[in-house]
Formats: sequence, C-alpha cells, structure tokens
Amino acid sequence: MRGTRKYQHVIETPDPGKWELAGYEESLPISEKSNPITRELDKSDPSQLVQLLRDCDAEIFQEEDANLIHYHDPEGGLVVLSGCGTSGRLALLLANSFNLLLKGQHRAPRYCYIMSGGDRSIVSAQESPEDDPHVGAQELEKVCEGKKNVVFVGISCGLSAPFIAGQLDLCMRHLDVYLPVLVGCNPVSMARNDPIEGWHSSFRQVAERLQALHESHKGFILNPAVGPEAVSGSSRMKGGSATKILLETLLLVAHKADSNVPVTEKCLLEILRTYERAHKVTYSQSKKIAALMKQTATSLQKGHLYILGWGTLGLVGIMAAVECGPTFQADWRDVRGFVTGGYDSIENKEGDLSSLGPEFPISHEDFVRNVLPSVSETDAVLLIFTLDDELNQIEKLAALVKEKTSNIQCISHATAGQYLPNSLKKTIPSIIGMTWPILFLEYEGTFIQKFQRELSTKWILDTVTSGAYALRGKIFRNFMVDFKITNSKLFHRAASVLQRVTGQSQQRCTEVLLQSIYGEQTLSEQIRNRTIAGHVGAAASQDKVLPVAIVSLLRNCAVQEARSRVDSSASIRAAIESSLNVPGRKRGAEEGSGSEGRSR
Ligand code: F1P
Repeated sequence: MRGTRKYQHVIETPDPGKWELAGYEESLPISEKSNPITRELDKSDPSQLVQLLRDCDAEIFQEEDANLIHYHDPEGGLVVLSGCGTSGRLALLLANSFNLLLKGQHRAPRYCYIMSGGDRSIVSAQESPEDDPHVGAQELEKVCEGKKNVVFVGISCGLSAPFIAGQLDLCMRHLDVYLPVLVGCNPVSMARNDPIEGWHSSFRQVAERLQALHESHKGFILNPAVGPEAVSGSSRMKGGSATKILLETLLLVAHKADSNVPVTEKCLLEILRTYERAHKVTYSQSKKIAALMKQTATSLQKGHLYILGWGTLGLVGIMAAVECGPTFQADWRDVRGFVTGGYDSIENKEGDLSSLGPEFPISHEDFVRNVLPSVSETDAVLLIFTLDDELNQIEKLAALVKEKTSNIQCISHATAGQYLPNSLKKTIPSIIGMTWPILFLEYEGTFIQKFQRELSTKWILDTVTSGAYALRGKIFRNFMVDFKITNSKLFHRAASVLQRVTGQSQQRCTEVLLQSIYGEQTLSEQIRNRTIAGHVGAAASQDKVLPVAIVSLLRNCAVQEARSRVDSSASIRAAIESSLNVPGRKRGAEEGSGSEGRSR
C-alpha cells in the first residue's frame, strides 16, 4: 500500500468493479451522495431537468428540524456568521438582512460576516483558503476583538471546511466569550474525518466536542437532513437554500423573542411554510424556467450569460455566477453577475474591489461600460428585479441591451395587485413573472417577502445554470465531473466520483488521479510522498483532471491518450459515455480485478 498512508480516510470501494456501488454510497456523507431522483440527470431535456431539480429542492421540506436553539440576542454583543464559498456569500447576505432589520428598530448593527479568502471571494471563487483552520481562527479573533459576548455561527454544509473547524475550536476554548453554533446538512457521524494537515483535529472531532456542549446550551449544531444534492456534492444548491431558510427563520423568531413577543413553535412553522409556498410559486413557472435553461445552454456554447440584478437579487445572481467556475470549470467570463450600486449596495467590509482585476467590477455601470460594447447575439442577458425597483432604469438598461442582443429575459417579482407596465413587457417579451401573496405578518412580513424572493431567484438560477451545464455535457449521471481540484475536499470528491463511476479500487483510483494531475504515467516516489495540499497545488493549474482519469481507467489506457480523447470529444459526458461502451468492455463485477491486472 505504498503512498496510501495519506489516504486512510478515503473509503474503499466495497466490491471493486460492481456498477451499483450501494455499499460505497451508504458510507458517504449525505452531502456527497448521489441522489436517486437525479441519477439520469445527464440524459434529461430542459423540462425534465427542471422537474428533477424541483423535486430535489422539495426534499428540503420533508424533514422537520427539531434542533432549533434557544437564542437570545447577545446584549451588547456580536453575531458572527462565517462560511466558505456559497456559505460565506450567504453569511454576507444574512448579516446585511438582519442589520437592516435592527436598523428598522432603531438599533445598532450587530451582525457581521467572515468569508474564507476575504471579500475577493464574494465575486471570485477562492477554494484553497477553506483548508486553513489557523487563518479561520485568526479572522474570527480579528472581528471579535474587545467583544465579551459573541454568537458564532459557522456554516459548512458538508460539515467539512477546516476554516470553520478552526473557528469552532477557538470558540470552544473561550466559552466565556463565544456561543458556537455549527450549521450544516450532514449528521455529525458523517462529518469529514480525515486529518486536517498541520492541525490537531479532524472536522468530526471538533463537531463531536461541540455536540457534547449541546445539553448545557454552551454550543449547538443545526444540521437538518435535506437529502443528497441534485448534482452530487454541489452544496451551493440545496445546502445553500437550507442554510438560508434555517438561519433566516431562526433569526427572525429570535428577534421576535427579543422584542418580548411570545414565540411559539407555531411561529416557526408559519415562517417555514412561507418558504414551502415559495417553492410552489417558483416552480409553477417550470415551463419558462426550462426555456431559460435551454437558451442559456445555447448561449454558453459560444457566448456568455450576464445576470443583472437589482438590490439583494444582484448578490444572489453573483452567487450563482461565481459557482459555475469551480463546479463546471467555467471561465469567469462565461457567467457573470452584476448588481445595482456595485460594492456600495452589497455592503462588504473591504469596500470597492474593482481595482483587483477585470473580474471584480460588478455594478450595472461597469457592465454598460466594460461588457456591453462587446455583447452580441450569441450572448444572453437576464435582468432580475422586483416591481418596487426603479422600473424606468430597468427599461432603459433593457433597451440598451436589446441593441446588442435579442436574447434578453427577465425574472420579475411582484406582490399581488402589482402589474408590470406594458412598456416593459414590450421591451422584454420573455418574462418569468412571480406574483407573491401579501403577507399579513407584523414587521417581519417585509423581510419574509424579501427572503422568499431571494430564495426563489436562487432556485431558478441554480436550476438554470446547473441544467444548462448538464445540457452542455458537463455532468455524467448526476456527478459533477469537470470541476477544479482546488482544495482537499475537492481532491477527495474527485477520488470518490472516480470510484463510483469506474467501480475500481480506492488505491487504483488514487493512482490514476495522480497520474492525471501530474500528466505522468509513472509516478515518482517524490510525487507519491507529497501531501494532499501538494497534489491540490499541482492540480490547480490543470484542467479536465477528473475526466481524463475516468477515461484512462475505463479504457485502461495511458493518461496522455485519455487526455487526447477527452480533448477531441464533443463533451466531457460524451468522452465518458463512449469509454463505457468500448468494445470488449464488460459491465460487471468481474471487470475491476481483470482490468487492474492487465499490463499497460
Ligand atoms: C463550501 C463550498 C461551497 C461551494 C463549493 C465548494 O462548502 O465553498 O459553498 O458551493 O461546493 O465548497 P461547505 O463548507 O459549505 O460544505
């Protein structure tokens, strides 16, 4: 077992060569499992894709969460929301929402957010900082300097990010100051358990310590089970939505309690039901969502998708756009999000980041100045707004866009009784119009409405982007197969997908994954002995690492040959599919051991 010392956390393929890896699936955390609903995602047309993703999103409402905490707004204290990637962007969105709520009550802001990688991660995916528990703890100490009473909410959908583990560990060492809360979508027994390089514990060990504090109310874990993601491991989707629903509900109720309004279980259920209704309202537009997905897939063939949002819907657009890079190996230019008012409106800590590079200007003015001149018929532009936004401004921008492309669509949110002006309907004929019922719920009503619209927009954009990339052949069955290996979680995910698609042993899969990363058939001792961080560093500059490894294993060919096959295929999925069907290749349990022994 040379060189496998570092991979003891990777679960062995139970019966190498078997196509139905039931035993292996069982051993995976829920957030990484393959969802039975979407096993044929890659073979679906746009309407089927929307239905499958709708059914997956509905699973959020199938479990009742009995774990809600007894929360009290910390007097004179701080609530810190922290996360990596989508979870960090949600932390920002939530912190802004609840500071706004406090402002409405003439109270000082008391929420803040932390994102791994800093504010640049809001608009540009930065996966590697997720792996550093030390930096996580330092960042938390920095924002809490001088505070005596801090509620810390660490979000990691997969219960996996070392950055969050470092922060929870810090909290648990200073329980006099911190009340640590962990939010995620796996049971603690499925939290990531591989050693964190250069640190004393695994994520699971940290989560277990936190669990032990539950009874004394000194620490909490909120981990609803919402079923596997529609695209395995894509925690930006259901994981992100569940995080948003859970924390918004909890914090709304907490603020109610804090204003001495009696809070009952009914209050919680009432709010949760409004999200369930949002699911119905959103997917009642399935036909139009499918059309938008189809159009997006066509545009992404040669062009781009630009998402222009108003208010917080702009940030929701940015969230969806940014994740296309790490999930589907998209170029940052392919799908981009813009928001009215740019950095001023998203109220991030580090202010205007436009000077960091061409990826960073995010206002509508930036879009008009830097992008619009080169927009053409192959590009699609999606406007997202509510009927309370500046409709004149929206119409003007739409008219400018129409001079460049006829592929202009919009998502508009109205409250019952509000109607789109005819002039806007004329300018933008393709409209996904959502009409929301008036909510008769005291002061939190407006917030619930805002939360519903954000979630609805998130669902549509997750569905449209994931579906469009599925149509572009970036998904095999329901596995993401063309993602960048930019941190340790993604390294393990690549190895795990390789095991599930090829049915080969863990050792063989790791070997071929490394061959693909380094582009070498014979791995030197020096390469084998590198840490996972070392492999991740090497993989970061390579594309198509996992597809090449899959094809190499399925065809039992050298990685160079596999790479040229992948490069010349119409799509990643086509390359894998045709490798499964090579003559003489048997689908069955015998296959694994047979092919492993063959000479190269
Ligand atoms: C964090 C995260 C996801 C993102 C991507 C990479 O995951 O950044 O938000 O969509 O899958 O990982 P987690 O720590 O919340 O599980």
